[in-house]
Amino acid sequence: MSTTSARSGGASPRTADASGSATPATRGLLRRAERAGLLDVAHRVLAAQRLSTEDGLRLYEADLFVVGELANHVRERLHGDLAFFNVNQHVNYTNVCNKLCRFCAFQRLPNQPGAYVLSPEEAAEKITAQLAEPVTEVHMVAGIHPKLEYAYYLDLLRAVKRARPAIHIKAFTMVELDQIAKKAKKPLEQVLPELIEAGLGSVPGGGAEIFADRVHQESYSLKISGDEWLALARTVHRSGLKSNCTMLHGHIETRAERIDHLDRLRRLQDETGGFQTYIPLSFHPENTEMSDVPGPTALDELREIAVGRLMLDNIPHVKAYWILMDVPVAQTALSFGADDVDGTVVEEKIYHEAGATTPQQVQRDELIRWIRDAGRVPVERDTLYNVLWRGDEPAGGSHAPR
Ligand code: V47
Repeated sequence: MSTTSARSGGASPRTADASGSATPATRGLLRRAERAGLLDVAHRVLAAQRLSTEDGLRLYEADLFVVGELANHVRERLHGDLAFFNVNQHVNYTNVCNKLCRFCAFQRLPNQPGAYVLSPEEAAEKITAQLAEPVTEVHMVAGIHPKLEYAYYLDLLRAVKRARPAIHIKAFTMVELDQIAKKAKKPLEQVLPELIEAGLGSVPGGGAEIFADRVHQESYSLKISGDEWLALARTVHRSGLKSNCTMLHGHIETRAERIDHLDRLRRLQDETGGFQTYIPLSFHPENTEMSDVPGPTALDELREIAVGRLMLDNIPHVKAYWILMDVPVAQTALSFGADDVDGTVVEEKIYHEAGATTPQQVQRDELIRWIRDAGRVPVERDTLYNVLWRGDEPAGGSHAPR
């Protein structure tokens, strides 16, 4: 089943009755929006019209619960009560990195204690170790290790595929793809078909940070710029691959820089349609060079989910990544604009090195329980949002629990 059919499976909120008058629920929403100074924005949201960047900035000033309610309206228009998850595992093939991003606790210099590089066989062993679990995706990202050659990346993909041929490999952020193309000494357009041939299925959303040049200069100056990230994403989408997109919030960026980031994602999406899911990433300061920054609160995280849902009218999904948000916040986010919680993950390093305390080795049944507890219908998807199982279908049907 495709994303489109999955969407039509959910209840769509009614904004008007048979005579064309606003329903009581819509009238209530408009009243609350008026009190919050967002009546014009609410009218645009109900009419499925695009919000301007000025509207976006106002969403940071207004009552969070009204902003959340508007975002929830859009989320239910797109997906009804459905909330997506997958059974996945993360593999970080190296933590060696030469980019020295100030917000990162995961990176190590080559000779620093704790630095590691997995051989393709060692990465494959992590896949083999999960063969008893119904894993459909591996999310494979890492630092930028200057010594890894092009052949390593191809071997890595092939080794993972050999270990579990049916697995979907979502791998290599735009930053890694830039490095891989440099190592291959070929343009990315020529490298992507070779990576796809070796097993690459789609591209995750990391490495985007905040696109503004000021933030790039101050916190991740050795890494590709915002413009470069977007240009690489354009190339990825033109190759036929889908990707996700992210925004790292709660460090040194301003609200205007966040809205600019979302606007640039939206404009690229108008052009390519290649983004599946937007994931706001809340800054975790522990063990980073920015450990004095307090990081976002749970309320900030909910607002970022809602603002993303309202601004990114052309990106189908918004993910509340439970690993970094904490489970109760991710559950709440499913009523603030999010329709996806990511997956079982198994082993997470980037956020746990930076202070995250969420559990690891979470089972599929646990994710399903969390989603039901949040009042949503769990739907297991594959990476490309084909539906594998729906929690509202009788067991034993074509999408029986696996
Ligand atoms: O690229 C690094 C960010 C990203 C910190 O595509 C940090 O489905 C907060 O992109 N605090 C990696 N953020 C994670 C990522 C991701 C996660 C889940 C799903 C998907 C997807 C993508 O995490 C990095 C960087 O932007 N990051 N350090 C930190 N201390």
